[in-house]
Amino acid sequence: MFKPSVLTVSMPKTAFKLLLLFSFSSLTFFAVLLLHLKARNVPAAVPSSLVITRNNTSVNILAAAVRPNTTPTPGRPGGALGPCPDGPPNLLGSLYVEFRTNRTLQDVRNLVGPFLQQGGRYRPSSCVARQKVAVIIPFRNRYEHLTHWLHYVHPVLMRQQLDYGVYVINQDGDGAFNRAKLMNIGFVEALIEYDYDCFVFSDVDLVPIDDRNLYRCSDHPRHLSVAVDKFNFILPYATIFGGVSALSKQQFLKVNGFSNTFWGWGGEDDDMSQRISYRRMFISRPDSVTGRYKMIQHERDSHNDPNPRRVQKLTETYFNIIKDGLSTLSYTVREIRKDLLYTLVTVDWFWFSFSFLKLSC
Ligand code: UDH
Ligand code: NGS
Repeated sequence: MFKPSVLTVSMPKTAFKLLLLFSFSSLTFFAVLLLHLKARNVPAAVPSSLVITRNNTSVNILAAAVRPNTTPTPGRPGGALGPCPDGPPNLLGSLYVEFRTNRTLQDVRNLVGPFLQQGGRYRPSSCVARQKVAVIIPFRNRYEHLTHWLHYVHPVLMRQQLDYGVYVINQDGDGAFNRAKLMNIGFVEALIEYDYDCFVFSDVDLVPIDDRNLYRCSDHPRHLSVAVDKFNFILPYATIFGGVSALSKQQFLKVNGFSNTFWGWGGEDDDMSQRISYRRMFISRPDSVTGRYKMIQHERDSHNDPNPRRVQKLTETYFNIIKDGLSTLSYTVREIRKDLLYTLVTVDWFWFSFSFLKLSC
C-alpha cells in the first residue's frame, strides 16, 4: 500500500522537474541563437548599401565612403595639379631586398617617415594620383616582418605615385586566426577614414622585388604575387589568389567581400577566386618577371593550423556568396593607433559567434 503511494506522488514531481528543465534549456537555446544571428547581421540578400556592426554602432559603408576627407593633404602646394602620368616616371625595375638585418621600426621611421603623414599616408606632391589605394595587411604578432615590409614597400608605393594608406588589421587574443575576416574589416575601416577606390590585400611577409608591379586596381580583380621565391618564381596553380591581390571598391562589393568563416590556414583565397568567377569577372596578373616577390621565411604560427574543412567549404562558395561576407561582417574595434608608418586597427569579435561559427566551419 505504502510503496505505490510513494510512486504516485514522486512520478509527477520528476516529470514536472524534467519539463521545467526542458523548457528552460529551450528558452536559453533560442535566446542564444537570436543573439548569435543578431551578431552576424544575417541578411536576406546583399543589400545595395551595406550596414556593418562596428563597436555596436551600425555603419553604412557606402555613405562612409563619400564622407569628405578630413585628413590633411600631405605636402600639397596650392593651385590645381594635373593627373599623374599613367606610367610613373621614377620606377627602378628590379630591386635588391634583404631580410637578414637588425632593422628596427625606428630605423624605418627615420628613413621613410619624413615623406609620410601619420597613419602611413602619402600623396604625391607634384600631381594628382590616379587611384586612392588602401593597403590592408591581416596581422597578428609579426612585428619583425612588418618592419621589413614597411621598409621596402613604402618607397615602392611612393615611386608609384599613389595616394595611399597602410592599414594593419590586428587580430586581438589567441583564437583561431581569420585572415579573410580581417581583410573585410580592413576594407570597412579604411573606407570610414577616406574615400579609397582600390584595395590591395597583402600578407605581411611578401615584399615585391620589382617596382613596376603597380599596387593599383584594374578592370578585373588583380593577383599581384604571381612569382614568389618560395615557389621558385612559378605560379603554383592557375586560380591562386592568395598573397597579394587588388580589388576595386566596386569589385569587392560585387563579390560581397571575403567569406568570414574560414578559421585557421587555407582556402579563403580560393573561395575569393571562386566568388570572382561566379560574378563573371576574371583574375588579371602582371607578367612573371614584374610579379616577382621575396617571402620572409617563417614557421607556422600558433592558432593558425590548416582548416580541416577548407576543401569541403570550397564546394559551398556559390551558395554562400550572398549569406557570408561583408553583409554579415560583425566585429568590435578595440583600438585604432596611428603610427607614422601605418594605422593599426586592433579588433576582435563576440565569443559566441566565434564558437558557433567554429562549430559550423
Ligand atoms: N598572419 C599573421 N599572424 C599569424 C598568422 C597569419 O600576421 O599568426 C598573417 C600575415 O600577414 C601572413 C598571412 O596572415 O603573411 C598569411 O599567413 P601565413 O604566412 O601563415 O601563411 P603562409 O601560407 O604560410 O604564408 C603558411 C605556414 C607555412 C609554414 C612553413 C613551415 N616551414
Ligand atoms: C592552397 C591553399 C591556399 C593557399 C595556397 C598557397 O593549397 O589557401 O595553397 O599556400 N588552398 C587550400 O588549402 C584549399 S602557401 O604555400 O602560400 O602557403 O594560399
